[in-house]
Amino acid sequence: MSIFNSGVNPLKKFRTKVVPVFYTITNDYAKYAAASINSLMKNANPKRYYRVIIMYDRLSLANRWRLRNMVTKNVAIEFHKMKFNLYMQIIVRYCAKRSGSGDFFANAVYYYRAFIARLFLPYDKGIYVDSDTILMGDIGELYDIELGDNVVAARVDPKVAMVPEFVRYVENALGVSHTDYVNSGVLLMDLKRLRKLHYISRMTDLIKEDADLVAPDQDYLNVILKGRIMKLDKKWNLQPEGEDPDGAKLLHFNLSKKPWYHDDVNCGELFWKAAKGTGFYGDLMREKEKYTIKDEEEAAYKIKALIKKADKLSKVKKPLL
Ligand SMILES: [Mn+2]
Repeated sequence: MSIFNSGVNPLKKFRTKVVPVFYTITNDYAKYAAASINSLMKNANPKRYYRVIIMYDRLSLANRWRLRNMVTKNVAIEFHKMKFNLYMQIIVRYCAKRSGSGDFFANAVYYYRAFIARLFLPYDKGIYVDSDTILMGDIGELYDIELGDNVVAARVDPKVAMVPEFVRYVENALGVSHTDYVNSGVLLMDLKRLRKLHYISRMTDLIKEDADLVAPDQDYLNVILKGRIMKLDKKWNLQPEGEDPDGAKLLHFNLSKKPWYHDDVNCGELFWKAAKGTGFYGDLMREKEKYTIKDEEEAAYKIKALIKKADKLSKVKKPLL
């Protein structure tokens, strides 16, 4: 029987079998993403196909070359340069305005994940992963999770529950219970539903309101998709600082000491194991050597400022968005 009368569209079949995994990076993040992608490859099911799609704005030819070289038999690596469209303009303008106040998240790269549904029409489902992660299991298993009626699946943010100021912020300023507020570092997405919701225009509409927020991209996601987010098991976004990594499928060095700066990081050795064999190992070693006490103090100050900001914003009478 020819493929044309079998009743099965072979391209469609191929597409639904491939596991698309998106990273959003800049030159600074390329070396961390390389370690994450390497660990993804090491844990991939040899019987399945994966497509790593790297979304970027500025990424040097040398960095793209080094990342592209990592390709394996069943894990493809592709690049997508972000275009400066109307949505991007709104985001970049907002970030430029916020960066003056030393905001952590005043960088357009944090918002690229919101474009995935709009830009990658062939896919109905996809995964977004932060660069400060390491895979411990097959990401195909995350892809296989049924979303039911939900739009995305993500893990409830464990860092929020640890800080009373963050709890009060998400509940008062965002109107989201802290037991529902998720971390946007690992997302399983129903891209069809996100397209139908016009997610990117909903998000940029909120950005235009120009509210001062603690973690904008993540806050918008929680507000826009409230009630339609499935809670992922913590093993898919396990944050080794203060958590038992036993049984973890994905480690996320979120808002904590980074193994590329510090020696005493829980599971840090797993990061270095994943970094080995990538073309970025030397860069990472040099970065660690260059890290000073002053850098450490600056990082600690930024976290303190974030908590202070959460405290201030939590005193609002009604939700900000
Ligand atoms: Mn992260």
